[in-house]
Amino acid sequence: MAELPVLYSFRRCPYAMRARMALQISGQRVVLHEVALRDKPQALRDVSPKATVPVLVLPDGRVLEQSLDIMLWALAQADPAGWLSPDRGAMVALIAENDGPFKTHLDRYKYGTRYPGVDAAEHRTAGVALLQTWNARLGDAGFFGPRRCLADFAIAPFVRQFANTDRQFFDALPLPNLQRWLDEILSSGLFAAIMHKTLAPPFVQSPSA
Ligand SMILES: N[C@@H](CCC(=O)N[C@@H](CS)C(=O)NCC(=O)O)C(=O)O
Repeated sequence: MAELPVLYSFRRCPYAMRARMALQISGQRVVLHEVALRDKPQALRDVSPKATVPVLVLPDGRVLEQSLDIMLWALAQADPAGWLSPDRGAMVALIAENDGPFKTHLDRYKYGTRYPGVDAAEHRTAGVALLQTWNARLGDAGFFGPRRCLADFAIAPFVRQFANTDRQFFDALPLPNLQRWLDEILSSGLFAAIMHKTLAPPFVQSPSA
């Protein structure tokens, strides 16, 4: 067990979801620490003072504090489903659209009351505008052809959050490609596997969890 990387995670965090999906597909074993965000363990703060999740601590002491870095590390160990192809640079650019502008709109739409002076409806509209571009880009195949890859799994947990903020509103949007794409990913065995309350291998439950 001492030889395995340690993952600090939070089940419902979209960043942690995407890290867990990459670890799951790669088959990389990790010791899992489920973190309560209101009561973060000191061991997490010690290795990563910013103390966001996910964080992956490697056996050589390196600390990966960004979910995308954890995904890329996992896929560098093993990429059996070819997530890093066809075009890693273009995928990372698309993910940046999600992590930047889309996440900004999502937070202000979903958690409007936390942002004084912010109009949640305006951010919902701006979020939908971005979703429209993704809907067009997806077409009836996918962002990078019919096979799902890094970009799909890195972005889907955030679109899920947007959809769940007001399900009726989301379902009524004229975005059939995006809605189908989201359903496909959320109903996959991979997503189910990383959302179980008690994760199975490659996740090893922490003795203290
Ligand atoms: N850029 C980071 C963001 C991670 C992040 O913001 N995670 C949230 C949970 S979804 C968090 O830990 N927030 C700190 C807190 O709520 O105390 C990444 O990609 O891993």
